[in-house]
Amino acid sequence: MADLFAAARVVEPAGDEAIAPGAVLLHHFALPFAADIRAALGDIAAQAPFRHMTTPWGGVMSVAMTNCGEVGWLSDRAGYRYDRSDPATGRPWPAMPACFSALATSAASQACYPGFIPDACLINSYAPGTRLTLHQDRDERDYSHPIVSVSLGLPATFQFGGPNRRDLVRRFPLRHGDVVVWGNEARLAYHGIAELREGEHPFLGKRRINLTFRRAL
Ligand code: MD3
Ligand code: FE
Repeated sequence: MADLFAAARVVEPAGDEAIAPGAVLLHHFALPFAADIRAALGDIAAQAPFRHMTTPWGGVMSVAMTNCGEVGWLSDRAGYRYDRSDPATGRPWPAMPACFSALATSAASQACYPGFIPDACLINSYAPGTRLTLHQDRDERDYSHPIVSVSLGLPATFQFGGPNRRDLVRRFPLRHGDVVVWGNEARLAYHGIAELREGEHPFLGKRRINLTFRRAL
């Protein structure tokens, strides 16, 4: 039995991995939270449906998005911003479920960012063929707070560059249950998600969902 676990570890790395200065990948960290998160996601999507937002340049994003928490991230012809209410319903975003904030705070603390309390969670849904082009996250007030991202469902190839668009981009696989904490030197790095490959995952079907926890205000 011990040999089987040893062999599995070669295929599926476990434990914590520093992927860049300031960025820590916590393999499988979200798995104990997954069932609670799945249930909460259904409630959130029922109150604040996934939608394809418009970019400031008039394009439509291929990633479908919704939010929970005190504020939600928005994109439209007026630009990018955080807002307390969902423009699709006029209502406040659904509250952040306790299992979401507990996961974000404990992952940040494991990655040496103690006391992280998110006020926003952007929920990204990727169907096969969807991608997120290289960008920086700079709509938050204080870049000294880390960002915690949680990958669920189909695997994705994460693209991670540096603080300048021309910096070398490295690729990392992100799998179901992986959590990455991005802070300090990694906080303003360019990043993106390569086109999602076809597939099916028992947790979510033909989708990948990413939760991105931020302190926006
Ligand atoms: C590195 N989401 O919502 S999560 C985003 O998988 C976003 O949905 C991707 O980029 C996704 O803005 C990537 C990983 C991530 C999130 C924020 C970062 C990496 C980051 C902020 C700074 C550096
Ligand atoms: Fe981002």
